[in-house]
Amino acid sequence: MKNFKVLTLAVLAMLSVSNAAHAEVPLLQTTDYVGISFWITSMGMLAATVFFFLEKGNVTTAWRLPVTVAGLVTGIAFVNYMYMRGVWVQTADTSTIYRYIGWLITIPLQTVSFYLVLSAIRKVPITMFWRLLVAALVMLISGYLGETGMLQPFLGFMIWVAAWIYIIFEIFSGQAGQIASRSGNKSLVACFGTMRMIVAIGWAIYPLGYLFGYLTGGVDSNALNIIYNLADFINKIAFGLVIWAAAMSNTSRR
Ligand SMILES: *C/C=C(C)/C=C/C=C(C)/C=C/C1=C(C)CCCC1(C)C
Repeated sequence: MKNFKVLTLAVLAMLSVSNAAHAEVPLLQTTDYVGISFWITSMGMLAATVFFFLEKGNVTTAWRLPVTVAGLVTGIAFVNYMYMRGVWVQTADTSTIYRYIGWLITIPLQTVSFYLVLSAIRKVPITMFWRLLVAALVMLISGYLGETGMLQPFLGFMIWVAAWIYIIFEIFSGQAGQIASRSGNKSLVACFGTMRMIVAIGWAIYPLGYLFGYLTGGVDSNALNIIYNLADFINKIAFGLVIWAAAMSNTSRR
């Protein structure tokens, strides 16, 4: 069963690699560091996805869902990175809009992960799930509308930031934060603490890069892409790893 799963994942990965290789005529240049950073991030996302899906079978039942969701996040990012790398190699540019398309699924999944890890150790009101989900969607939709010019960009930005601050409030001092700190579960407290630092600090890298480009008149697409790729690496892979680590320490050793 396990071998079968590994095989399926390997075949999927190979398929997507060979598809991409056919679709594009230009090759990745060995001195194209932005392109290389897209490629490294793609491989990291794939490795993390395989890892989370395999490890899902090794953690106690209650923790399977958050570990699976961590794998979904890196899996979606993997697919999106394969695509963005292709666009970059062909055009030496890639719009943040492509990133939004992946974020549209990954950010809500990561946001509700706070509810999922808490639910792994105790019963949590479902209203928390909905609050987190709605806040993530408000953030993304306003950001997308601002980015594409359908909404006044500054307004889109402000709504994004407001929804993000709301999420930060919820996981630090709101109901989610309180349940975590009172859980008496050390590894959950540690995992929750790192997850929320990623949301508060790791996520701030994106608007800072954006603002910096905006203020200096025109974003340097090379620098911005490398920064975003690195940020995604930490914000998605490390985020999943701390969930996995908490899951493992809540799983009794056989
Ligand atoms: C896995 C991907 C993650 C965690 C992406 C997070 C992205 C952001 C926090 C983006 C934030 C932005 C704003 C706050 C203002 C508008 C510009 C954005 C989209 C870069």
